[in-house]
Amino acid sequence: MPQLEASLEIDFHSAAYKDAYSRINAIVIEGEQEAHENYLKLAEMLPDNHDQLVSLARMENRHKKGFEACGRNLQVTPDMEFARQFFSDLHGNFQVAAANNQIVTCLLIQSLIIECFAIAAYNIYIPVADDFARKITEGVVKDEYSHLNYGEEWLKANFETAKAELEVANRQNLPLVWRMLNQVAEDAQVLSMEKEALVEDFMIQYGEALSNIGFSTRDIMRMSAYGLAA
Ligand code: Y39
Ligand code: FE
Ligand code: FE
Ligand code: FE
Repeated sequence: MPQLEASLEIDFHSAAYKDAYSRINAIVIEGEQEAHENYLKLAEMLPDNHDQLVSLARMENRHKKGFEACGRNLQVTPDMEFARQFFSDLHGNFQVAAANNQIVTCLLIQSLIIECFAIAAYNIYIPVADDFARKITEGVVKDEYSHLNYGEEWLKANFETAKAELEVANRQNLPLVWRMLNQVAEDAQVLSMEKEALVEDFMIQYGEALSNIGFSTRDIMRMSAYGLAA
């Protein structure tokens, strides 16, 4: 059923909806918290862009507060332990890259992969969200495009030196996104968010980002295929 029609008959207060929301809401809150920390780390790693990155970090903190309010509004307690597990591999890869001062890998993980995941999820959620959460999410998704744009611009400006590291980082991290999408698909469905729509939106955003940075269509096809094997 098309998503816009589905939204007319969603019971936001059913036990099933609230149960699924306790995990999806937690994922989003944890994701925003980690994004906040990741941009603060990047601000240390890129002193020339320090203030801009701290401002992105502050936006992520505001997003987190907004989504916490969405959970409270539905009287849902987010399952934060589940969410920390959900992000642990991607989070671990970011930590290792940061410890090795691999700026390109850190930007690929946070500003390309995680931002594209956020943009896809928020775009698909908006038409099926409750009124309160829809308004919050509409504001947030605009910011996420600007975060993605930051990563694209930096990587585009450094494309020749970044290319090889981007390929390795893509190969290591894109399969994690598919695993995460599969892990959340059932709960997303309860919220009327279709897995196919999430995958499609993610691939469009991510492919466009790789293209903007300077990859050829051929490169993008090859790089995108790594996820599908997972
Ligand atoms: O940059 C950001 O704000 C990203 C941290 C937020 C990621 C949110 C991850 C959303 C995945 C939700 C999956 C629901 C189907
Ligand atoms: Fe942490
Ligand atoms: Fe955010
Ligand atoms: Fe973001």
